[in-house]
Amino acid sequence: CSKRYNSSASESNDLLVEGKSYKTDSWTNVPSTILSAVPRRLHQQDSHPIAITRKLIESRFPSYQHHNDFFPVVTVGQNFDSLGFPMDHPGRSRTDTYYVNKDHVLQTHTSAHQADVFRANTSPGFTISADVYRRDAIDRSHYPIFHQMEGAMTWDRNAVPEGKTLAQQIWEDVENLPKHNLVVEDPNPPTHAERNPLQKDHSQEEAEAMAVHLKRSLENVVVEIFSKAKEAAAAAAAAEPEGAPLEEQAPLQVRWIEAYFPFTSPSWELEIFWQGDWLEVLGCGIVQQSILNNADVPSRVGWAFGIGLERIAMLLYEIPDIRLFWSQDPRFLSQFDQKLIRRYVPFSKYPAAPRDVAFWLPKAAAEDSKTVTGTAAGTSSTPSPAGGHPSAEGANAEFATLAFHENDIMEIVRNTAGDLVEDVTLVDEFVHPKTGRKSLCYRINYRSLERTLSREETNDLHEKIRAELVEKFGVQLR
Ligand code: FA5
Ligand code: MG
Repeated sequence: CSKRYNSSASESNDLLVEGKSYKTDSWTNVPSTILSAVPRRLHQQDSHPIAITRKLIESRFPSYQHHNDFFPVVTVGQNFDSLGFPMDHPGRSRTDTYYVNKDHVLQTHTSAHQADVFRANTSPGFTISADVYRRDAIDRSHYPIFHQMEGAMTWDRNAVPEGKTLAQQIWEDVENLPKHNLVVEDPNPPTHAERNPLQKDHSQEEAEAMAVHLKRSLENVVVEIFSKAKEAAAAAAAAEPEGAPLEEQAPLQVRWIEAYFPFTSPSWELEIFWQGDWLEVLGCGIVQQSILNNADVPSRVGWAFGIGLERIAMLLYEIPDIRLFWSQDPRFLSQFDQKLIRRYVPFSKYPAAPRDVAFWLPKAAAEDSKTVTGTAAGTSSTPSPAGGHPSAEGANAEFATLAFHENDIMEIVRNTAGDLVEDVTLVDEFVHPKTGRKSLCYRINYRSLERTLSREETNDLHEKIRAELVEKFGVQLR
């Protein structure tokens, strides 16, 4: 294994993750910066905004069993195979996923534990909250470690009372859910033969009843979060010495769109309009029956969702940058209290220092023009059409095997400059008309959340990143 893993591997080539030892191999790609953050478990830190957000969502599922302490290293079987990911799915590639070794990964989503919890079958409804890991883009709403909450609800076909159908039972349960008066855009039909098919094991009515139960349950979460966000804004205004006037809140805009996941059908994503753009907050759908069958509960049917806790916490507290969750600065941490949800008040914003790096790609990668256009497109916040794999937002299938992947520059930036970079964007690309070589220019926006960076420090970091790009990917700097 290459020297970049030395700091996290012991002499015997083992990788230690919280006392558990894993043999490294040619698949190992977990850098020490990521490993050292594994013990943080923000969702379990009592007054941390991620933990407060988790508890707030859990409170909307009072009868469910809540799991919060699953270990983040899982098998490839748990993370991908058990969920029906095809072998060539881009989510499996080393450009997207942190491999501990060829058989183990840092979980890329909480769905990795779905099958195990279905198998244990201790409660019809459950949630699983955990830290998850992805090699992904760098910007204000993406971070290589974040937190998800999985939720699922199932019904047992064999336990429906005499004289009632399963669909009737589910509709009855829908009636018992709290009602809300939020208007949610949902323009698509509940199922669609090509885009969002009904499974053969479900009747149309069963699927529709489950879909309504699922969507209503999640809409109730959004309603709760926004009513708390309103209170939080009021509490923050009241705390200001002058009794600052309460800003007018923009009306909440929420919509359902169709989605694809290998482990649900039909599937949807929920988006919320935030800071001028649609922000995806969760994915969900009707659980593929094969997963329940393989978990030895073939008579059960149901739904599942996976929600990004950072994204919800950012809406709740108006936290402007996802890196803040990792801050140990008391000016950040002291603002959160389980008992009173109060909007985050930014301490002063420090100046940004943008630096560009332009380079020619090595010949092999440059020959395939898709490498560049595709990866660049993958960084936009619109969901990619590949959809439904753990990095659906940040990568594209065709690039998994090529020499330079956009996630590679992200990884170099992360490992060199850590949380001192706000975002990385592709600002220019072109192909030399004569040589056919491809040139890329990325803008790296340096900005600390806690202090002003000196010019020398910024230049130093930037020089290191340039040197790493040459060393690791053989690019030619321009
Ligand atoms: C999943 O991870 C699916 N496992 C969700 C699911 C579960 C679907 C159960 C169906 C049934 P996705 O990759 O879209 O899907 O991620 C889910 C959510 O995690 C996103 O909607 C977003 O809120 C959050 N998320 C994804 N990537 C990041 C990131 N890099 N940083 C912060 N949050 C992220
Ligand atoms: Mg998604």
